[in-house]
Order: sequence, then C-alpha cells, then structure tokens
Amino acid sequence: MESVQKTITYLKTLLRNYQYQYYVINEPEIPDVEYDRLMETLRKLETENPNLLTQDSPTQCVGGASLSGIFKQVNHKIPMLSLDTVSDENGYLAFHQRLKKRLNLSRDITLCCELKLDGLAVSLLYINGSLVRASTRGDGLIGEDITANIRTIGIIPKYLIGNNIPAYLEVRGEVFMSHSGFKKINQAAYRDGNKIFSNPRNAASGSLRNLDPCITAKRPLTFMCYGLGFFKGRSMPCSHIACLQYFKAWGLPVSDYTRLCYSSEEVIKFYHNTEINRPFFGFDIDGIVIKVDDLELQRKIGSSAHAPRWAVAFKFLAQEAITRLNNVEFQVGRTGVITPVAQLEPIRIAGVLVSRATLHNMYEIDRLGLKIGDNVVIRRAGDVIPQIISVVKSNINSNLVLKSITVPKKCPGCGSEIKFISGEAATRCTGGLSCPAQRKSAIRHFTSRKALNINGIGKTIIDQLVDKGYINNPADLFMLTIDQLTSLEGIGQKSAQNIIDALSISKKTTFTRFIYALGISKIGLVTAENLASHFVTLNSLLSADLNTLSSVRGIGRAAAHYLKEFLNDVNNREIIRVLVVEVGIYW
Ligand code: I6G
Repeated sequence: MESVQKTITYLKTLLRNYQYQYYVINEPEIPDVEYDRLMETLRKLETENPNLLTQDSPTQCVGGASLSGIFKQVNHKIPMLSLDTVSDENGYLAFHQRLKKRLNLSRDITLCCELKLDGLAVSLLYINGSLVRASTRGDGLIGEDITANIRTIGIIPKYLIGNNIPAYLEVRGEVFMSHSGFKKINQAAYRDGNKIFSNPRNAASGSLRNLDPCITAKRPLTFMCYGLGFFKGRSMPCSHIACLQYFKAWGLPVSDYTRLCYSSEEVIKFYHNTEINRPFFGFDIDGIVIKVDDLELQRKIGSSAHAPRWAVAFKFLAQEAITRLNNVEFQVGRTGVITPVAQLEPIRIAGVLVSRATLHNMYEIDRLGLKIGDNVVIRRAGDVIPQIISVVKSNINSNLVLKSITVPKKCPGCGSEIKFISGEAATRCTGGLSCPAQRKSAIRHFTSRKALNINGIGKTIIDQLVDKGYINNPADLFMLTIDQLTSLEGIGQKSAQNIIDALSISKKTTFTRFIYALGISKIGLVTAENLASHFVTLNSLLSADLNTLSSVRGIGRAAAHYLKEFLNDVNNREIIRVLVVEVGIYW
C-alpha cells in the first residue's frame, strides 16, 4: 500500500509539471502518448485504491491554470468542463448502459455524435449579437481573456446575423489549425529562423495565447462550435443539435459531419467510419464526442466536478508510439529526389508493425533536431506512410551515444553530384537516367498499380533486372525473354511466363495511366487525368508549348516546366516512341 501511495504521489507531481508545460507555458517536454499513458496509470491506481484519490489529483482537474498576470482573467458563468473518455467499445457500451440506467428509459436515447477536434476550447460571448469577449477554458472556472486574438480569426463572426438571437449568448467551441496551415507556418518559421511548432495543436495554442494580436492574425487559425454556454434574453431550442443549427443560421461555423444516432450500434458505426475518414479531414481529431441530445435529459443526468455525465469522448486507438531511430537511409526516387528514410526499432502501432518512416527531406531532420539513437514518436494515420512526429527529449537511456545525420555528398545510387533545390527543400541526384537508383525507381513507378499495373514484377525483380543490365528503361521490360527472367533468383518457368503474360495484358491501358506511368515530376494521377482530357492525343501533348501546358487545370508553373523538360528530352521521346510504336501500348 505504501508503495502504491508513493507511485501515486510521484505520478501526480510528474503530471502537474507536464500540465504546466503543456497548458501554461505551451512547451510540452513529453509527447501526448507518454502523457496519456502516465495519466491512465494514475487513473487506474486511483480506481483500484479509491481511498488514495484526492480532489487535487491531475485526474480530477480540467487542465491548465492561468498564465497569471499576463491575460485578464474571465470567470466562466457555467464551468467549462472537461470530458470523460473511453478508448474501446466496451468502455463506450458501459457509458451507454449508465445513461440508460440513470434515465430509467425503456426507449433508446437520441445521441449527438461530433468530431473531437484536437485544438483549444474557447468561449465566445455575444451581447446583442456582437462579439464582446473571448476566453480560454483555463482551469474550467477561470479562463484568460483572449478577445483581441480571437478577433483576428476570420471565420469567427464579429456580429451574428439572423433572428431570435439571445441578448446574452455564450458559444463554446474549438480553435484549431489545419495540416496545410501548420506546414505553411513551420516552413516560414524555418526559413526565418523562428520557433518551430511540434504539432498543429501547439501551433494553435501558441498562436492564440500570444501577447501580440498582429502575430495571431498571421496564423492560419480556424474554429468550430461545439456547444452552448450561458444565455439570457430569449429561449433556445431544447436539443443540442437544434442549438448547433441555430448557431449555423447566425453565421457561426459548425461541422457538417455531426450526426444523430439512435442506438449504441449506430454510435459504434459512426466511430469506425470517422476513424476511416480521419486521414482525409485535413486537420487533427483524436476521437468523437457523444452527447445526450435532449437538453432537459442532460440537466437530469448532471455533471461531476470535472465532466458532464451526459457526454463522453470516445478516443481513437493511439496512432502514436515511441521507438528508437536505428539509422537513416537515403533513397533515390524516380526523379532523382533523395529522400531520407528512418529505420526504426520495429514497433506495433494500432495493430501494424512499423519499421520505417518517411522523413521527407533534410529540413525535416533539422526541424526535429533528429539524431541516430534518439527515441522518437511515430505516428501512423490510416494508409499514410508512418511519420516521425518528434524526438523524446528526456532520453532516459542517456549512456547511448547519439550520432548526427549527414546528407551524403554524392548520390548513394550512382555517385553523381547532388544538387539542392531551394524552392522545394529537396536534394536531387544530377545523374539522370544514368543513375541506376533512378532507373529502378522509374521502372517501379511504371509497373505500379495506379500506372500500368503489371502484376508479378516487384522491387526485388526490378533491382536484379537493372543490376544485370537486362533493362534500362520501362520500354525494355517488354523485350524481356523467358531465359532472362528465369536467370533471376527465385523465378521459375511458370513465374517467368506469368510476368510475360502480365506485360502483354498491361499493353491495353488508358491515356491517363500512360501519362502518369511516365513518372514526370509533379504529375500525379489527377493532373495526368487533366492532361489526358485536355490533349486527347499523344501527339498534341508532345507538341504542346509551355503556355498551353500551364493553361491545363491543376498544372502550375513548376509542373508545366517539369513536363516540358521531360517531353523535350530526346531519350524520353525515344522511350515513348518505342512504348507506343514498337511495344504497341494502346488506349
Ligand atoms: O472539449 C470538448 C471538445 C468537443 C468538449 C465538447 C466537444 O464536443 C464536440 N463537448 C463538451 C460538452 C465539452 N467539451 C464539455
């Protein structure tokens, strides 16, 4: 018992310190996954030993105290509570059961399901339709006055429009930053030597709790309403969803994704669908929020000191985990761009074993301050390639010697010179198609599923074919013989014939796939489709000038330039001729 008490005291001190770093000075020292893990451990110990639970425990507090003395204080007329969380279906079903028991209803309860945005909760006060004050949640009872900063966020109306607006209306919601906005401000910060933010949430928080509104104004912040606070002077509807609809009619931003559910099965379906859509929202969410929709029932159920009992946050499985960076390998892509790839101590994240992560470019390594041997936070979101989010600064294993990462001076594929392309923060091999690594990548791209979709020819086969000198470009694939294929490791007569057959089948394709398969810089499937429908024939594409190319939808100046350069190259034109005239690719 004594040792449990000691662990609880230790965890409380640790978590209070992290909460201060996170909520007050906005400089978290540990990643969110680590914080959540410690909080969960403390919560579990307190549940198992209820006599050791105290009101001042971090598990019982909403979060941040105020950055005292800097912003004016605001008393919340109705406390801005936190949310209880569940992290699996059983946890959710237990919440659902509790609701039914408390309400003693035989019919199903109508629930309102919303996205749980990963931002900062704020309260907006409108008096007679004008925005007069905005504040942070703070400790739930007292927040900070951030009106001047909130006024710089374009999407938040300074004046409400429409009818029946209560004279006094408090609206609550979340301020957050999109992935594209985050990327933009970090690129600018890197260029100007300013502070780099570790994630969109910190960027939003740092931008909002900033003493100079002119700085906030330059930050791409956005906002979404999630609920009603105190109001006076007019009645409001009696359901949560209707309140959100009123907000929308008054010009406030609300999510179109919100849905009503009428059973626990529907809620769980909504949860899984949202998880599938998660990588495509363009902003961070960490779960869904489920609320009893009827405001009268909400009042009946009530709240604890720190969270309403009528709502719960159903969090997604952690998509982040901590592991060690073992090495960084430099890969040469089909256009010669050299990309650092992290080799990791394999780790399971949301059920998938991850051993590699993209690092994009050297700027990313600099931004993260990454060294070989570091413990790093890895995020895996849906089908997207895993990414390194941050370095765990408090590396406990401190007797490990960390090694700096250096960009190779020559191309790792062919030894040619390397050129830095400043506009793209990329490093490129100058060897062109004489670089075997580029040739391999270009051929791999040509055979890939979205390109000519040639089954049975993977990376290892292409590597061997290039290394043996059997192929140098995509057109050579079609000249391969059974003897050449069976001379490769692991290829028998039958597999060789299957490859020949697959190559033959792939000759019938579409103009879009053909353009995409050429692997031109900045020409993805969508731009290839635009080019195909604009030019219709190969000859008109080949003879287009720079102005015509850049007039095509989705083709910017950089893409038009790469396209023209590619199509002007005599070697490329010859490969295209062989593919169409001699191999007989058609669409
Ligand atoms: O912090 C929150 C985020 C999102 C919330 C919330 C929410 O709904 C989508 N809803 C409530 C009721 C509370 N906090 C207290």
